[in-house]
Amino acid sequence: MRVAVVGVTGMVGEVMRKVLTERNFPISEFIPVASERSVGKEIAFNGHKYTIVGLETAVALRPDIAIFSAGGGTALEWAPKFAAVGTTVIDNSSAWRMDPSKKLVVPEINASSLTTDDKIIANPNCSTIQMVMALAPLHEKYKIKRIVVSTYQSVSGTGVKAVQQLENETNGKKGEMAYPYPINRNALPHCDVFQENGYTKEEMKLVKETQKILEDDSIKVTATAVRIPTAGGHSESVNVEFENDFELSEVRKLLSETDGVVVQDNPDVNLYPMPIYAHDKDDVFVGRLRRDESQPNTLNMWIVSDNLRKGAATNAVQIAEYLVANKLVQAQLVS
Ligand code: 11C
Repeated sequence: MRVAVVGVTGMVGEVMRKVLTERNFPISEFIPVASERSVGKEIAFNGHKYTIVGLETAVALRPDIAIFSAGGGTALEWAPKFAAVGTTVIDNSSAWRMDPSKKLVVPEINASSLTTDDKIIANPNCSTIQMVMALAPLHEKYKIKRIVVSTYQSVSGTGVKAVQQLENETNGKKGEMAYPYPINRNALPHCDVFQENGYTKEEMKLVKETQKILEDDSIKVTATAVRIPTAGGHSESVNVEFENDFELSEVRKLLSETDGVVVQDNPDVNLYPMPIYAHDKDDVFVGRLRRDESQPNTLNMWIVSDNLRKGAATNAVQIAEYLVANKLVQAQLVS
């Protein structure tokens, strides 16, 4: 495959290069793409150096697959231009996620809906991906009625400026602020921008993307998204009410048997998922499984994952792998 990575110099772009290499993705030509200020610079991939090109050049090269991690504006403008020359785009931004004509894909859950006609495929938000990974098998078995989720999100979700802010504050240095307040020794109930309904955009992504991926608009979701001073890895406290009752032992078994999910749950030895141990891992870790004793058919759980991996780069690369394995993308003949 001739593969372009758009936004190759960014934090997700860097993890993308690592994940493509680790997973031995079949690449015959690597096309690194970034904004004008990076064009002409060299970037390393799989032990070789490549020269970064701009978006227009990349479209003219007609890659087979373009994985975008370059923000919503770039994705809105440029994904259709790539699609028009036959490239299949996997976009990591929120630009196309809720477009009814675009698929929102977590491969373990709904990749089977993909066809050769899907030329722009949306990668969900990191906090949604890790939550639905743990909830999809439970929804199938017990049918979800309502989800109450509170997130504890790392600064890497905001980007490099926020990582720098936390580092500066930790080291007592002054510098540019990514957030309106200090993040070190703090918790900001504010991820992404506020909407008219009083929720943040991040909170509403958890509502709408979950319904779309699980293909069930009857699932009620309410979310509070909080930024905490962790460098990487998002955590979530999830309270989920089912239509049908469950046995905790069966929930544990179902989750243990789910691809990409690892159960870490043993209070006797203080075993539960934590972001520093999820770092650089592709799995979603689930623990603190317990019955909500305040009402029937309701489960409490704690879900942790590396937001730049399964929450972004790994999920996107898995989509690309699925396309190749199922011949939904073919190498284009280029002259
Ligand atoms: C965060 N989830 O942690 C965001 C980052 O819609 O793809 C990714 C934003 C998105 O702030």
